[in-house]
Amino acid sequence: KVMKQKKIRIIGIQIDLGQKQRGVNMGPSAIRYAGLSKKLKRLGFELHDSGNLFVPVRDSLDDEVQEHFLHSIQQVCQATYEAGKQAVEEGYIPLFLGGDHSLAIGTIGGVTHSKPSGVIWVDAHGDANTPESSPSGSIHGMPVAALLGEGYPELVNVGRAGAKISGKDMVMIGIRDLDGKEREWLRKSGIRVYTMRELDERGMSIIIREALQILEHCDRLHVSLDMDSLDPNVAPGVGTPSPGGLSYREAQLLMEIIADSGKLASADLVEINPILDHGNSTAEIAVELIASLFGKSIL
Ligand code: B3U
Ligand code: MN
Ligand code: MN
Repeated sequence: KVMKQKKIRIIGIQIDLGQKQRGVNMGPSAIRYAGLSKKLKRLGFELHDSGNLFVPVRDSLDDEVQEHFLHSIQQVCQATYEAGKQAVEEGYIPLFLGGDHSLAIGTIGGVTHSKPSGVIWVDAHGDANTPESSPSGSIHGMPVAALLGEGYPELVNVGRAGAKISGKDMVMIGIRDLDGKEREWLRKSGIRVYTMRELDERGMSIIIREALQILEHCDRLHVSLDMDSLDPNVAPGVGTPSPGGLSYREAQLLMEIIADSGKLASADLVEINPILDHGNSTAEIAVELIASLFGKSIL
């Protein structure tokens, strides 16, 4: 199967307000410097880089520290929602460059505005905390709960009121770090969660094919790729490294099999932290993975 759409719009979102570690706001630059546009053009895509959305500088928001930057994150997610919605309406595949994972509240909300989409959430973490369950208070640990209608109303209601997707429209891959109440919530959420244990026991090929089967009812797929899903030995430049992650080969295979489905309609690439990286290696690996996701094959 080949992808129907041949136009990609890159949308940068330099947000670092969803977590405490500094540096993920530099992700969009690192990914661009790693040669993203050139790689995608070589695959035959028409490419439109729309630049970066406005994100307030963290150091200018001292009065929002107490509330974990909720107000500014809401505003950035709202702008992200509009940009995602517009890109889909204009026939583009939006590719969102983060930034921390809080931005997915806007991306997934926006791309599902007029057309439903299944979501493949690739992450070490569940990102399914609510303000009550979160040990850190960091909003990048909450987007999945918000997208399913739980947590801060300011985030649940970004773009349009209420939940944006239901549990049966989402699968998670690479999970190995959950908080207590988050784990309970995820078990009841209807999301199919593929942990690292299950991945080790059954293998990536089988798991992603099963996940695509679960999302068979969705004509369009959104991939939300948190680079901390990879093992920190492979991808050191991430804000919240978690040992025991995906190998480079597993991540490549995952992207290749999703590409084969021909249903990729939008994607996020998030949580790259150039300050913690070795050179720009994590962004370079990310660009290789995105190329595979958009159909690059070895032979
Ligand atoms: N679950 C923890 C840690 C975390 C979530 N997402 C990331 N880290 N990247 C939390 O803060 O909610
Ligand atoms: Mn995440
Ligand atoms: Mn993560």
